[in-house]
Amino acid sequence: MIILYSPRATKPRNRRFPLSILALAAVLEGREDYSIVDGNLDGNPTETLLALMREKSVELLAVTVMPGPQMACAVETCRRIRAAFPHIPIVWGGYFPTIYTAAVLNANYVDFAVRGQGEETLLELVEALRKKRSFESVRGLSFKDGSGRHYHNPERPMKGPDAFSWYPYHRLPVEDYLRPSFFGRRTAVHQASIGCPYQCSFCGVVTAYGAQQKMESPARTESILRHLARNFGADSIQFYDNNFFLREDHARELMDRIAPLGLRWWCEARIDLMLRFSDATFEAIRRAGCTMIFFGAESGSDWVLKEMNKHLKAEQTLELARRIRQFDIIPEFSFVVGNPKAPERDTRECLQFIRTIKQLNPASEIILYHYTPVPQREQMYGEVEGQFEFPKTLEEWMTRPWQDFSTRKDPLTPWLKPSTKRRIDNFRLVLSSRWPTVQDPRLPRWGRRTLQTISAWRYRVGFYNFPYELQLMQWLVHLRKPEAESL
Ligand code: B12
Ligand code: SF4
Repeated sequence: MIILYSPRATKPRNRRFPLSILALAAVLEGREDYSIVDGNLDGNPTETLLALMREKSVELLAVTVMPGPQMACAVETCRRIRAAFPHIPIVWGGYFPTIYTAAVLNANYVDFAVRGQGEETLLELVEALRKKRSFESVRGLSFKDGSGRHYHNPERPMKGPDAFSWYPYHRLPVEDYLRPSFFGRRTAVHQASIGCPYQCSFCGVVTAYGAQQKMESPARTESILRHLARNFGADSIQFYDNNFFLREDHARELMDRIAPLGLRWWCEARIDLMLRFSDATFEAIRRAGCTMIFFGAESGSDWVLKEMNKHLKAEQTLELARRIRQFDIIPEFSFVVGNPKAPERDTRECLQFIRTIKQLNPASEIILYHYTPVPQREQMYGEVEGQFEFPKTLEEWMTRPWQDFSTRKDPLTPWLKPSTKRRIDNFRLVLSSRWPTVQDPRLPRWGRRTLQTISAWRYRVGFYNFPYELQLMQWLVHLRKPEAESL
């Protein structure tokens, strides 16, 4: 048996389909004996795994790992499994092992790391474990020999979603994964493409998928959504594609297909690409149920956007904020503040820019992250080389400072002064009180009103220091932070 394991990544109430595991399950379905263990569902996944290993003949434990708390849970479980069943091979795949491969292989409780797209790599790894092929022949696989030397096989060419079967949803208790959200009472998630063709210098997707994107056919996306709506009662969707809209003709066809399903949905898109869409396409997008779109605006300064290789101008963000209002779609703009070149100037300009956006389109939701570097495919982001080093072991990745780095709470970057970081955090607190996110369905009306009232003067005069009363009030009303939506 092969076990697919998704370590805990969220609070149970935020649980959603473990898409990476479902993608792997799709290629095992009907071909291999396998079992799924989801730490977001199972209160004690390690015990479940140990019990499975006692009862069944387990050939491989396959673990999906994202940076942050999920990685820490993966370590704890894998250590225990290795101690109890040292002969069972363990493979990690997903964003963390793809980006930090060496640290993963340095752990004595992980044998293999799969980089990038994983379906075929997993199948071939199983063949290699059965001695039907060599480990060296498995593209996308990294492994080590008895002396601890690491080997990294060549990249695996990426395939589009249509190359693989549908996810075997029936292998999960689907009911437990449909959660209430701003978009509906039973929100499901889906990813209708893989990768992203851009090369923003701070983004892990580039490192993982190498600046390419492959889309699912509109007909298949429609069928999957219809299946989720008809058979499981999903009434809303979050699309997890890095770029849901890549081409206008594809977008139009998909919108016409999914409009009759009556779903409300959220997706991520690029500002520059959407600005090229006609008004008719925007209307079709709204008619198809689009309620909110997440845009990586990243910065309010052209020099920073250039530094980030974003291929975007700040003016385009303002134009989009203005234009999208008429289509009744809420834009959610995300910023990464504190660029290494000139973090103070970047912060000053960015905070001012966000105020301008709010003037143009007060409904805009704002997400504010600290700038955190990500290693690029071959080398680290050039400018920070020498100033910044990533951990070489999983134990170090598990320490509080590196966990805070992973979740972008604390960037640990030597170029960001504590006073600048404080300014960003204080601004975020004032802004999120002045305009509490609409995505927190649990926030009572009185809580929203109070936050808005007590923060109004600070926002008006631009005084963000010492916002203790807002901190207390946000804590009292349990205001959800969109930045930590996930956790
Ligand atoms: C869904 C998602 C989440 C969910 C996780 C849901 C879950 N697992 O239960 C939630 C919302 C909880 C989440 C949280 C976070 N996320 Co997240 N998330 C995503 C998102 C949108 C989709 C991932 C996904 O499921 N894709 C669909 C599947 C099919 O694709 P895949 O994961 O790439 O899987 C393929 C391969 O990676 C591989 N593979 C994956 N696992 C395995 C395992 C094995 C054994 C094998 C062989 C192969 C394999 O095969 C799969 C099929 O080809 C991505 C962005 C994106 N679109 O990729 C960000 C992303 C992965 N998240 C990211 C981050 C940073 C976070 C957070 C740290 C954010 C924060 N500030 O808190 C947190 C940390 C989570 C935690 N607790 O540890 C970054 C990671 C990149 C980086 N810089 O390292 C991404 C890329 C977003 C971004 N653009 O920056 N996230
Ligand atoms: S930030 Fe967005 S557009 Fe840029 S590479 Fe990452 S996913 Fe693509």
